[in-house]
Amino acid sequence: MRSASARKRRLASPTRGTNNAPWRLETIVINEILFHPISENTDDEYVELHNRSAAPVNLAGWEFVDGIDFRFPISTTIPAGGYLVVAKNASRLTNHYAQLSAANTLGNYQGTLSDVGERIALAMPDTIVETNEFGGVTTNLIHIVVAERSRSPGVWTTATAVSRLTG
Ligand SMILES: [Ca+2]
Repeated sequence: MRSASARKRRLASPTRGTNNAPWRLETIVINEILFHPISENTDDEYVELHNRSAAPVNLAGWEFVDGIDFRFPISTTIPAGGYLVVAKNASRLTNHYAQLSAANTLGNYQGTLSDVGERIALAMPDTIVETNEFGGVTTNLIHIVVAERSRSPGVWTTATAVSRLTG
């Protein structure tokens, strides 16, 4: 699942032949990461996404390309202004938190969230259509990073990971 496309990212505007524009401001952001639960149980870990826009966003074919492994089912939609939790253990979280249900909690992702620093990246599918030297057209599916959070030891402290859910 780790591929070169894990580093592709959209810019705010096309900049062919000139300096790159800033990263495009995407509507889906990684809102919260609980990578080191107070319980010390990795089954309590999760990543929360937030849809900042005024329209629902369908996440069909989206996937995490760094940090954890998870591909969103085709039916996945985050409502306007809504949140979606991707859990290490979804049934465990929905049992623990009254505000979580199958409607806003998915899982289980593969892997665990590092306690000592890593990059977590969410990517959406896109296609690149190219012509080859023989005049043929090729279409390749790629994934473009739309949201990411990185941290390294001492830079992103555990205090920033205090959970909205655990208060
Ligand atoms: Ca962890």
